[in-house]
Amino acid sequence: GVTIEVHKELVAINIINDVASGTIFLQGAQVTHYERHCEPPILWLSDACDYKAGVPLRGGIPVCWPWFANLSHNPDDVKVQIDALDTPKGAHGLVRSINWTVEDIVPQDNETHLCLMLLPHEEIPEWPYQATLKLMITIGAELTVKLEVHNTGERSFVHTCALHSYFSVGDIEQTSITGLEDATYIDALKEWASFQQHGTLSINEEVDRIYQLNSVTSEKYQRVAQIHDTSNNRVINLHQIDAKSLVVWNPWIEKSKQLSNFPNESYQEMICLETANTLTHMRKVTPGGLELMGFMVK
Ligand code: TA6
Repeated sequence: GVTIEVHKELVAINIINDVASGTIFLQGAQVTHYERHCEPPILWLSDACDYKAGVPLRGGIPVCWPWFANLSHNPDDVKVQIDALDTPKGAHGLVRSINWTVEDIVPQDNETHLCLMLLPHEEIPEWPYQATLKLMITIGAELTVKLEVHNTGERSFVHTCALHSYFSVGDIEQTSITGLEDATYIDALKEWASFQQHGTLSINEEVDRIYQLNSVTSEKYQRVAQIHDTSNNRVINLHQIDAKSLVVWNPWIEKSKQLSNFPNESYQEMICLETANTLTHMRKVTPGGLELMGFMVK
């Protein structure tokens, strides 16, 4: 079934089918919940969210577009394009606190498909490029989330983007990430310098890294990383398509105190693995062009 629920100032769509349930807020097209029946939730959502219009929810999957992270850490082409506009220039772009519209919902017994849409040139004052953004979500035995950016105007634009996914884990100190062995990453905590991953990644301090996965293509979903959530006795398998960056983030103790809507102990129960195209994987969308990127969790 599909039901609508209001959380203070925000509207959410609740999905339930024979295998899974999910929740998607219209604001930011933000998926906040995904759970297979009889299993612990896959996504983490803060208990301290405000549910206020204009404030992104802490958790789930915020959509970051047309830039990821702080503008200052973006490629020059993105900085120049955005600097020329009279828009807010905070972290993670412009669309995570705007209401998207529902384009389509297709409920089936085993999976429910949703498509949410945003026309940035109509919804964002000062955004001068005509485009259609679609977020396509499937709630079933797998969760898939795909962002499509279609340039419907006559001028090219550039973007970086991320599906800033917060995954739920039983205990961060018993969590490790495999699949990234030998990958190159940029460390946001070490002046954005480049390093190479050696072996398994265990999270026992603040981590904020952008792995660059040059082998991911647009051909098919590719297995990129596995979250070993040992205390829940499960593995979350992340597959990406046409997304060559993967951000791994946990704020740990000190940084989490500075975050909005983030309870003090919550760093222990979440890990962000964010399917992205950023830094050298910035995209240029030419007139008529269509960019698609996304992930699937199994
Ligand atoms: O993706 C990691 C990151 O860019 C971190 O540096 C971190 O501060 C964060 O996202 C959360 O950003 P937010 O604006 O949602 O507080």
